[in-house]
This record gives sequence, structure tokens and C-alpha cells, in this order.
Amino acid sequence: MNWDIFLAPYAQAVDELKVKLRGMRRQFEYESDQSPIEFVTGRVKPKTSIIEKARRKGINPESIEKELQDIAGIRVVCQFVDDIYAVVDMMRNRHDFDIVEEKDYVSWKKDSGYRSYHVIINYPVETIHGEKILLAEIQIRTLAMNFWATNEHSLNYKYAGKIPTEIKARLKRAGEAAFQLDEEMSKIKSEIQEAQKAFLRKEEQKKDSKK
Ligand code: 0O2
Ligand code: 0O2
Repeated sequence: MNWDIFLAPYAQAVDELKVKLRGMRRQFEYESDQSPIEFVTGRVKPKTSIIEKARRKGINPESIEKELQDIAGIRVVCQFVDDIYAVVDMMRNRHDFDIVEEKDYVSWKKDSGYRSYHVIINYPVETIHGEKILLAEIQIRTLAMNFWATNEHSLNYKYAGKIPTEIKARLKRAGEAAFQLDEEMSKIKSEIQEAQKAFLRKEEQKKDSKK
């Protein structure tokens, strides 16, 4: 298998989706001063991780593109929990891809403590050989969920999936603290947004006075 050829459409999809979702953020900023989207990142899963995940899940090399949903991965990070559901709603209304599956690990966290909303899509890319429809995974989460997941991911990598019990217990407590942080921030959301709007207005006034 030629991996560069296989992965090229996925790289195209990740690039396109980053532009599109970052475009949504910009439109919100112009039209309402605030956006449910804080930032958007994306990556193509590295070849070694694809091979390892396929082996772990017992997927044949020929079935990888049908069965591995996250070769193209996009991450949308929000400030508040209800922003996640606003973003999911917008995804459902788009016409440039079809949602094939939704996994709500926000309402039902995973045993590890992981929280995030996953939307799996069929995304069409134009290739030099015509249209190719491929799977992509969009992870939507708050800043607090992202902080926890990034750190847990690093520890899993460091300990090859066997995190020592004491650190696991701390991670569990950190997960609960992240959940509390989201809850508390949601309660003062309108206060925070007023403050952010006032800050943006001041910045604009500063820019205008320099013109
Ligand atoms: P690591 O440490 O192995 O995770 P840009 O300049 O922003 O357009 P850039 O810099 O290529 O593009 O990448 P971007 O979009 O900032 O995001 C890349 C990093 O975000 C990667 O880290 C990924 O780990 C992480 N990431 C983003 N989206 C996803 C996703 O949907 N799934 C997963 N698993 N990871 C994601 P690194 O640097 O590759 O390193
Ligand atoms: P990476 O390194 O992020 O690219 P699974 O069998 O659970 O591994 P599956 O069935 O594809 O995977 O689906 P799942 O669990 O819905 O979503 C997979 C992706 O979600 C993972 O990709 C992670 O990015 C993220 N994720 C799921 N569970 C956890 C968790 O407990 N901790 C963290 N930090 N992230 C999680 P990969 O393939 O693990 O890899």
C-alpha cells in the first residue's frame, strides 16, 4: 500500500474542514460579537497509529477506510457546554457532509472519565480521479474537557496505556474538577459574555481611533 496516495484525500478533507469550521467562527464574530467556537484544530492520523489501531481492533488492511472513523480528525473547542450542542445542531444543518453517527460522551462520559461529543461524517473530496467519500471524525468539547483529554492522552502515551493507580485516581479527580469548572462557568456565562463583548468593543474603538 502506498500510504502517501492513501492519505492524500484525508489531508485534503482535514484542510477543507478546518477552513470551513474556522469560517463559521469568523462569521459569528462579525455578526454577534461571540462565537460558540473557540478554536478548531485538525490532523491526519499518522500511519503508525493507523496500523496500531487497526491491529488492536482486528481490522483487515482492506477494511481500514470503511472501519477506522478517525483517520481524518477535526477538533472544535468551545467555551461552554451548551455551545457544544449549538455546534452539533449547526453540523446537522449543513449540506456539505452527511452525519453517519453521533457519540455523546458529554452526557455519558467514558469509563476513563473522557468527555467530548463525536460526530462521524461522510465527507466528499474531489480527487484527480473524481469524487471520493471518506469518513471523518469531528470531536466537539469544552476547553476544560480538552485540557483533561490532552493530559490524559499524554499520560496514556507515556505509560503505554497502563497508567499507575495513584495517577489514575488523580486523573479521575481532575476529571471531576473539570466537570465542576464547566458547571460553574455555565452558571456565569452571561456575565462572562458581557465582559467579553465590552472588551471587543474597546478593542474596536482603539482600532478606529488609529485609522
Ligand atoms: P501530538 O502532540 O502528537 O498530539 P494549523 O496551522 O493550525 O492550520 P497544524 O498546526 O498543522 O495546523 O495543526 P492543528 O490544526 O493546530 O492541530 C494539530 C494538533 O492538534 C495535533 O497535535 C493533534 O494532536 C491535535 N488534534 C487536532 N485535532 C485532532 C483530532 O480531531 N483528533 C486528534 N486525535 N488530535 C487532534 P500534534 O502536533 O500532531 O501532536
Ligand atoms: P488519537 O491518538 O487521539 O488519534 P477506541 O476503540 O475507543 O480507541 P473508537 O472506537 O474509534 O476508539 O472511538 P471513540 O472512543 O469514540 O473515539 C476515538 C477517539 O476519541 C480517540 O482516538 C481519542 O482521540 C478520543 N478518545 C476516546 N476515548 C478517550 C479517552 O479515554 N481519553 C482521551 N484522551 N481521548 C479519548 P484514538 O484513536 O485513541 O487516538
